[in-house]
Amino acid sequence: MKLDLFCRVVDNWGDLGVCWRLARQLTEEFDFEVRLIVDDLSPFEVIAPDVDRTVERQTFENIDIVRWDAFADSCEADWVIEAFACDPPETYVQSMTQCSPQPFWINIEYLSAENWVDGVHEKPSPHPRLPLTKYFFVPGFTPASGGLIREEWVTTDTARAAKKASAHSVNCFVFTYAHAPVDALARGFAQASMTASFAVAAELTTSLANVDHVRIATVPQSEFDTLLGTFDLLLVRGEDSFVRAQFAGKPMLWHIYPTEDRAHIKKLDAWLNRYCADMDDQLTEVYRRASHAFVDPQAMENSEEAFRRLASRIEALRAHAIAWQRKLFAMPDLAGRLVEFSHRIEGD
Ligand code: TRH
Repeated sequence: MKLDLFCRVVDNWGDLGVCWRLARQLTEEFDFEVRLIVDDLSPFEVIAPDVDRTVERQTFENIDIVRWDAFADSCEADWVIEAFACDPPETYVQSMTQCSPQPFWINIEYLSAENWVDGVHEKPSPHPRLPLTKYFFVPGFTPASGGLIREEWVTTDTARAAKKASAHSVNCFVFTYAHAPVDALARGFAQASMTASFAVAAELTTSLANVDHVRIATVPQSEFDTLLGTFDLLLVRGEDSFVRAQFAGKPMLWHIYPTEDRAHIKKLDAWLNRYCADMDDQLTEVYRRASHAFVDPQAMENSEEAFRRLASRIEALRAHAIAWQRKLFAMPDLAGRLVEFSHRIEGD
């Protein structure tokens, strides 16, 4: 089976991060021949530093990586996946009409925990001019969504076993956007008489002058899960690190990317509704307030107090993180759902 996977890098590392993860999984576990067409190779500097960022075309880990501006091939693929509605080149789409049978064409959307996902996932989107149909595939947390990318090698104890947690100190991993209130979080832990140290893998604008911290180097994506497993509290951001923190089964705070229309608060709440569904009311309130304080400290009167309460419930949050991890692992993963959907489409 051949797959052409198209990716445009909008910002940061996550767009390519998601595509690279899927490309590798489909190659290794499903025997696909994958061609990854990407408009910007620079995120590979972090994600897979051995990829040569100066060449137009190369094969790395059995994946054919092609720079978008050097890509003029026509479609010979069984599957075409475009990430985040990135629109493959017009000539390529034209060439898809010459394939017989027509390739299974998917637009993988951004992950969301919102309720609309189940209604949009797998919906057809007929091409306005050509006899082609593309389908929406929306990653999510429900059985009726596209699920989450989870490779075979990820297990419930990959990470959890890595370190025994202490009741009095937490070692926090920081991979947030620059404005994350890590200083206020540190003060909240101090007020709960806990020691908190921070390993910072992101650029921060927040001052860390009074925070016990070390800057840490990034690791290749293949080592990212193991890295997460060595910490007690994970402060993560865009789609991919957010999911991996949940797979790690560790307490976490999601520093969701802020948008001007404040849609990110709705997205955060939609996820909190699912994440907290099996928590008791008091823990839910503590976790919700801390999550909001972390994303939007200005909107809250006393964010440090929210963090102090979070710190004081860290043991309960540990147990919850493991229960949530188990729940996620009990669901089929995204690649498996893609294969199953392709069979249904071919059967039509
Ligand atoms: O880089 P991100 O901020 O993600 C982007 C954008 O924010 C974008 O708006 C969003 O829509 C898109 O993601 C999906 O954060 P994210 O998604 O967590 O991606 C980071 C990637 O970098 C992820 O694949 C993990 C990887 N990574 C490493 O491989 N090694 C590291 O040491 C670190 C810190 C990250």
